Amino acid sequence: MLATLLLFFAPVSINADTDEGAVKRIALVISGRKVQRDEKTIRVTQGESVELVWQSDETAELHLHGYDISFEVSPEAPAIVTFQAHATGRFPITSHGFGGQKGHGHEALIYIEVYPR
Ligand SMILES: [Cu+2]
Repeated sequence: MLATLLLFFAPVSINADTDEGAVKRIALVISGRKVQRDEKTIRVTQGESVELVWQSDETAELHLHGYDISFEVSPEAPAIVTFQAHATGRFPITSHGFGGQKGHGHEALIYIEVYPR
């Protein structure tokens, strides 16, 4: 199924015909350096606006690969990350360091799969 996905990077285009405006909001909780969620893949549809709301018991710098979005989570306040799912494919979110340490975690915390519309 995944092999049928086309991975490509297209410029964000504004299409007047599509019903933009709907936001897919997903709440994620990190504790013990893991995302507390049974399903390790978040599935969205191309063109959707995605809002990830992160709570974490520890400070960490996270990185959404492919879209190349880096952001910080911390116990102080929820971190909100918003992006338009323009590129299809499977994209890992990895840690670039927990607790202020720098370093690239090799294990994905979670994946985002963007399906063609
Ligand atoms: Cu990374």
